[in-house]
Amino acid sequence: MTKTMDRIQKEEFKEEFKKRVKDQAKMLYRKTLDEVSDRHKFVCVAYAVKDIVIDQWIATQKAYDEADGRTVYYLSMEFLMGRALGNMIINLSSRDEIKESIEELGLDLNVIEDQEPDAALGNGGLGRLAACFLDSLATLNYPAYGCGIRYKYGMFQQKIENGYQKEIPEDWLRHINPLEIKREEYACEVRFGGTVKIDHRDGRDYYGQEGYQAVMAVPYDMPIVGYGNNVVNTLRIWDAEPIVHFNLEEFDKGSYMAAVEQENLAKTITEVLYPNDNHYAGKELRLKQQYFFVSASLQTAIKKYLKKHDDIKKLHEKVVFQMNDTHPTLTVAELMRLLMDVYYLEWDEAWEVTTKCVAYTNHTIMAEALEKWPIELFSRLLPRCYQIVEEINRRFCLEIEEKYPGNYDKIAKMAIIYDGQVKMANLAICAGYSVNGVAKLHTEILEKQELKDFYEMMPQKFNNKTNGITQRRFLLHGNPLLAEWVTNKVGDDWITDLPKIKGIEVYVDDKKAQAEFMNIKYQNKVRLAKYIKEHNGVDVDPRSIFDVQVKRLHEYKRQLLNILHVMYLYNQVKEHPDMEFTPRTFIFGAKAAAGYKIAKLTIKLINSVADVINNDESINGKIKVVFIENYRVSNAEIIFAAADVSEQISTASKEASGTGNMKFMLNGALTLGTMDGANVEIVEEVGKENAFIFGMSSDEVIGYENNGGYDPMQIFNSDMDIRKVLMQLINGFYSPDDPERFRPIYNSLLTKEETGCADRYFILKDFQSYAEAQRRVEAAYKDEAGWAKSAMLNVANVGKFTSDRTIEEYVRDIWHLEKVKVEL
Ligand code: 26W
Repeated sequence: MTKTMDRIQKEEFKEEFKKRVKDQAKMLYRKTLDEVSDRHKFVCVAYAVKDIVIDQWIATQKAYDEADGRTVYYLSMEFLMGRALGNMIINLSSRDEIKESIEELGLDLNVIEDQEPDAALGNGGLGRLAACFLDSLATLNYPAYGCGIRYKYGMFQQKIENGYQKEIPEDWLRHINPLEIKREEYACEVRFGGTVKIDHRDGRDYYGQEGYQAVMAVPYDMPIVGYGNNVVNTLRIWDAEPIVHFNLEEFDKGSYMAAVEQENLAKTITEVLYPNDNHYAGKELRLKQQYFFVSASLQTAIKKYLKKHDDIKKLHEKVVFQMNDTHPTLTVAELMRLLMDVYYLEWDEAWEVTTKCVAYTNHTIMAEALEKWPIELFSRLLPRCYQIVEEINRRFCLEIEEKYPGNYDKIAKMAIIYDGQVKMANLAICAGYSVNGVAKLHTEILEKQELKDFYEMMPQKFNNKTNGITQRRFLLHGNPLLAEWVTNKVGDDWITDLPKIKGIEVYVDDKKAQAEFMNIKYQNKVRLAKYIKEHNGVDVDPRSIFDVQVKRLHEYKRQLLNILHVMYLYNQVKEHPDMEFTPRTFIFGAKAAAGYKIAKLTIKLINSVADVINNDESINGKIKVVFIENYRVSNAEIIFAAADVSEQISTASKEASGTGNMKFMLNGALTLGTMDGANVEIVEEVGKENAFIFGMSSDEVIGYENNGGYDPMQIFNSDMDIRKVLMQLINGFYSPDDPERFRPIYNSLLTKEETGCADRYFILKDFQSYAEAQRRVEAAYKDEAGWAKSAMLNVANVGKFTSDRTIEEYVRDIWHLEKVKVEL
């Protein structure tokens, strides 16, 4: 269906669609549509929509086949998709007809959409970026697969009990998932452990594996609908199944146990997403997950290639594997293995193909995120891959030695195997033909600091790809009021060409436009206030400043700086009851890794501060603090739309890019942030005067880290505001039942006890600068017209931050794909 449906076609389409929805109710539930529950209504609508999608899906795959261009396989342990249905509907060309049909059926689309569980197959930024990329790839007509894992339990559901985070398994597949298709025909075997077997035949060695355990990798495909272009790409996520559903009697005792173990392996492998963000835990199961999905994805990619081509040595002409961080770096070893052991290439031939097929994106400079596997574990689990990595390492070290004779320091830093460990980033850089960072500053830091030696040795590999976000989910779907307003002002080209949104710049001084814009923001604040009332039972005033920090909880992201400042502000308001003050609502949302103690304690602190402040009638509701439970993609859409202030306050140099910062900007919030990650580029686009920048620069931070010289105790002793706030952490002010509760936080700021370093993230150092920036926020908000103008300028200048731009850059510099038109 296209936009050009005439009236009759349109009516026919709607009748057909409505009939399908009703038929689903009958077939699935033996009921009429009005008799089934809301959740079942969702299922019925989803199946009817899928029906439309399937035709386009088939057409797309056929068009790709015929075009026979290059395909990108985006390999990622995480895809944080959120809900699919609403997004699918807005992307389909027939969206208006579908929406009208749903209304005519007497259904409420919002209620229907709310029934869908989030596909939360990711932790945070990296997983959501992968989801935005898929949306852009499909919208831009590029042949692409997302390849990942179908975790039974995705990101945990967060409950707040007595102020503490509790993790509840998120059983998102408990009910049928109408928006996926199991593809048994593409199942393949993945092997673990055992030993390498070498056969000498016909003058060469043939490598195989013996005594291994195997699982069946079975793919499930989810459709990725492009915007209005009939393209439907595929997210292929792998589930593990046991190879043999064995017959008990057939087994002697030994093979019985082996069979049970094998069955267990299949059950555990895709059981759960590791809820760590930026922290490597070194778990064996995680390495199994990595190999599992990498091997399955490569096997099918190669098989698909060989259907149309017979020369495996030209694989790179049609295939590129993009490794989303180091998590899928086994791609390098597994591709070498397949090329040599299964397709019988020689080492040099296989290496040539591999190094032309793989590219690597780095998403973090945090040292604790670097994946390094103990040799013992790696070689036991993946004996053949280990041999291959050893050989890659041997050759690479020779190269280093040749380039820097006698410089063992270079080997120590760059070798792939060193100190008993396999270093995945080094493997990815050595083999990848492209290494990219995710924001200008981040890439610079990689080149000058973290990956300096690699950059010196192979500068041609390095490039920057500043992250982006999809405006289709985070404006068109998440903020329909603002989306419509923008469209009324400048047309709807922005939906696929975000820089066009610049057109609203001519309205920034227009009083009427300002009023409309601020009224939309107000409506969105009302919507969020309602959500908060329903979920937290807290009343917040939509006329107050909505100051929002939503993202994973991590020390480097400094939620602690934010809440310490709230404590400080509260002290101010209490000490000076008559001081001028614009009411503020501080909104937090964050999940902490289940084992990250200080992060979890920070959540408790935020909730404890909220309890005290929200219940202090003497301050007349001047400050409210809200912790939104279970922050995830679906409620994020509502939150961004309602924000006035976007808190992006990481210690400079630590946030590779950030993408939440862009989503806020798109929704007209002003950034309060450090010169870190993509904030730098945001400020470049919107102008310093339309953001609130504070704190140390990344150079200053790195300077202190390298040379020392920072002593938080000095600040504690000389700054009475800070001292008072910190004392409130240990005098029971926010924890009368247990004054010692927040001592670990206090200690993390002032002693080496918690992390081996006092105030590692320079919270006290940046505190006054942050407080001063917050005063600027308040002053700016008082000037209503000025604020409206700045907010509108943020929207107007967000063009660069669309993931469409990012994808076009990947295509231009790394993937070299060609667009394929899909006609129905
Ligand atoms: C091995 C444990 C682990 C798990 C996740 C290590 C690292 C990660 C991710 C790389 C963490 C992550 O999501 N990084 C974020 O990636 C975003 C997309 O590029 C960036 O915008 C964020 O700045 C970065 O923190």
